[in-house]
Amino acid sequence: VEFELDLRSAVAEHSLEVHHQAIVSLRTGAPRGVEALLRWNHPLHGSISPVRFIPVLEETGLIVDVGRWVLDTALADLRRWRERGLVGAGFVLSVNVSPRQLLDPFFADTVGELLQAHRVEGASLMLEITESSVLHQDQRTLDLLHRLRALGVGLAVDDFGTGYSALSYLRSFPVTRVKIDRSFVSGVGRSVGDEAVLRAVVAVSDALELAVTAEGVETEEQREVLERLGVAHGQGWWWHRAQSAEETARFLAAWE
Ligand code: G
Ligand code: G
Ligand code: MN
Ligand code: NA
Repeated sequence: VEFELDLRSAVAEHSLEVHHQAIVSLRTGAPRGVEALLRWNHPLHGSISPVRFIPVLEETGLIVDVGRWVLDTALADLRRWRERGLVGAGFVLSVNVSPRQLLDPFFADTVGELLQAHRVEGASLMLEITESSVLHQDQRTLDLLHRLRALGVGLAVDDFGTGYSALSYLRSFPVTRVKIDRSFVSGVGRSVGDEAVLRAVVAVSDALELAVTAEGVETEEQREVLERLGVAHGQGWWWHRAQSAEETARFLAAWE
């Protein structure tokens, strides 16, 4: 309960921050976009992982307002990077969306309004949704996803491969990209089984004509194996750790 109160004041006082982690060309390391990641710097407990506080935001419904604020803040960051000539038109901002936000009847309107307010085209935004939030789908979720696609917004299935995947569900959803969960990437060079699963996940994505990003790339060996498997985009500490917008601007400037 105390935690929840702290979180409410964090929201009120804006002590939450949006950081960014680069998403790069797996071959060259050139930035292709960023993923916005929420951070909470607690006055007493220091940096608290979103893994701990996002469930609380979800249970309390605060995630609807916080999610809107994340989108607003991240789009403002993208606009500033563009104005400084740090990123081109093809650079894509990815933002995580929780299942609770997808139930908000105004979600698509909010996305459309924010894109317009920041003068960013829908195609420059990617929303990351978890496998579970598309699995527990209904007609309303499906309609929402189609409305987002009509805005030009891309849809990525996050943590791909970790959920209960009937896989066939991917065909009936208008998703454009999958993000291979880092648990599969970490097995490269260590586990023959993990590599086999990795290969299978890439094959499924190819068959369904979905673009692929590999997450959690930490070593050159992992990068190399993924490149050989035909994965185009990578994300991970090998290239960049999530940083503030200003620090990320310096990372981007080095590539400009
Ligand atoms: O680094 P990392 O600890 O940032 O993130 C942990 C988890 O929190 C990830 O599963 C990520 O998707 C989630 N997360 C981070 N930022 C956000 C956000 O703005 N909204 C939602 N819904 N989830 C987020
Ligand atoms: O669930 P989601 O994919 O949105 O979460 C991204 C999470 O992965 C964040 O917590 C982020 O900090 C973390 N992350 C990003 N790159 C790496 C990496 O190379 N290694 C590890 N272990 N975690 C990473
Ligand atoms: Mn994500
Ligand atoms: Na993920």
